[in-house]
Amino acid sequence: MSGNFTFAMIKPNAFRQNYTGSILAMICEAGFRIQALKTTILNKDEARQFYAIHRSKPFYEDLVTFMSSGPILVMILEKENAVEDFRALIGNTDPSKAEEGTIRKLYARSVRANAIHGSDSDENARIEADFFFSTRERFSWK
Ligand code: IDP
Ligand code: MG
Repeated sequence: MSGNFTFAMIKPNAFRQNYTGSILAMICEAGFRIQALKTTILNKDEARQFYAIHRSKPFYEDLVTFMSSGPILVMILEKENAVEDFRALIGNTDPSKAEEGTIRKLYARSVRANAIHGSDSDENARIEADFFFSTRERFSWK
C-alpha cells in the first residue's frame, strides 16, 4: 500500500500528438484527483537531473534529448494507494508489453517515447513533485 499522492508527467511525444485531453480523462476516470498541474519544458541539464538515476544506461542521452524536445505536462495526483495504482494505469515501460487499456498501450510510440511518467515510490513522488512545483502551486500536499 502506497501513500495518497503521486507525481506524473505527460511526455513530449504525447503532448505533441495532442493526447493530453484523452490521457487526463483516463486519469480522472480512474479516480485520481488533480492537485497541481502545469505545462513546462525541460532543458537538457534539467532532464539529465530528473533522470540522473539512469545516467549509466545506454539510453540515457537519447532519453535526455527526447525529454527536452518539447513541452510536457506535469501534475500531482491524489488517490488512495496513488503510486501503485498509477503505475498500474500507465502500464509497462515497453508499450509492446503494456497491458490492454493502459495509457502506454494506447499512447506510447516506443520504449523511450512512452507517453507518460509515474513515480515508482512515495519517496520519489515527493522528490519529483518538489523538482517541478513550489509549495504555493499545490493544494493539500505541502
Ligand atoms: P519507467 O518510466 O516505467 O519507470 P524506467 O526503467 O525508470 O521506466 O525508465 C525511465 C524512462 O527511460 C522510461 O519511461 C523510458 O522513457 C526510458 N527508457 C527505459 N528503458 C529504455 C530503453 O531500453 N530504451 C530507450 N528508453 C528507455
Ligand atoms: Mg522509473
